Amino acid sequence: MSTQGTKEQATKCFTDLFPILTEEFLKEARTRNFPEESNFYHNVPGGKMNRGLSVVDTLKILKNDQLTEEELFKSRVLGWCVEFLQAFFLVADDIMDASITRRGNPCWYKMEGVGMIAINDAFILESAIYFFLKRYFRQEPYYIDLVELFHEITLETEFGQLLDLITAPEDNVDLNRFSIEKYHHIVLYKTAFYSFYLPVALAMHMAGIKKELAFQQAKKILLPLGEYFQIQDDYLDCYGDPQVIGKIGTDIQDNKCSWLMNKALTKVSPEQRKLLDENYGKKNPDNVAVIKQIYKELELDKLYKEYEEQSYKKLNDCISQLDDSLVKRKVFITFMNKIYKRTK
Ligand code: GPP
Ligand code: MG
Ligand code: MG
Ligand code: MG
Repeated sequence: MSTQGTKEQATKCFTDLFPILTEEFLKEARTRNFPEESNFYHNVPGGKMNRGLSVVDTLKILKNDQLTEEELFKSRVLGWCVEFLQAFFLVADDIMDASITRRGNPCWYKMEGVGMIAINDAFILESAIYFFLKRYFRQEPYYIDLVELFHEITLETEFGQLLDLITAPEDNVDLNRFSIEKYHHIVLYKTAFYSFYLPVALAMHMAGIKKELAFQQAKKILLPLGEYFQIQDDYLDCYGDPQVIGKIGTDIQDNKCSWLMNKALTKVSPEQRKLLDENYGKKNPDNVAVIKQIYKELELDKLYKEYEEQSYKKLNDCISQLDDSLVKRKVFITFMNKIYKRTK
């Protein structure tokens, strides 16, 4: 049976599953007399769902669009598991980054009556992943592969988050600490593994792919793609429209080792450098405005547009050199086209 349909239909089938899964989990919570709250409904839906949908899309490509209803359903469950992981990370990340809004709403920890309960809610979101894996995949020969993959990727991301945080101490701004090498390292771990490699690797397990070489090949393209995605995220933090991206940027205030600051440091005059040193990592809007003004003088938006073009070409070249018999090139092209020139 062909599983081809419109993109809208595929998205609708995917989103329709969310309340069903959530109610299953809450039913379990209710049997233990746990109170009901809106953690799941506030934090999991409402994003672009690129990660979750990519599990479904990848499996379709790997299986030539011949998926049974059961395979389709299971790939959607795995897609939601990735979205639960993302929600877990974002709830926690927003506390650590002192962010204000997310997906057009106040961050969860900013909601009345939530506060630091958000930390525990993040843990519950993570636990939901293993609840669903057990419920739907326990009988599958690849069950342990899924569990291990989620655990490993979570750890990689936590290491990345740690690096991100220790490179940006609140009260000790030292721009000498930043370098583009350090940046590559941070974003590889904090973003690329869970956002790009994970969804594809999950679908590969479902498709019965066993060769280590195939997983290595997937990493070879998906990790650089993840880096490209985080550079877009850093660009949008400063230049994106909060109405469109659904969040208010905090990288300048938070003293982050961002792509923009790394590029600025390679282009500044001594006078501009002094201003960067004096104004970065401060909450006051006047300080933030000075940084943005220097970014403007350095034409970082132009530099970013050039980077985006170059990066797209490079990634395409890299994909065209891959061995199609290990993992189909279409998997990577499809994922890349979802994020190329994104504005949110
Ligand atoms: C993106 O960083 C990385 C994450 C959201 C991973 C967080 C990992 C944890 C273990 C909590 P970001 O802060 O730039 O994202 P955003 O701009 O969306 O806040
Ligand atoms: Mg962060
Ligand atoms: Mg953040
Ligand atoms: Mg960001």
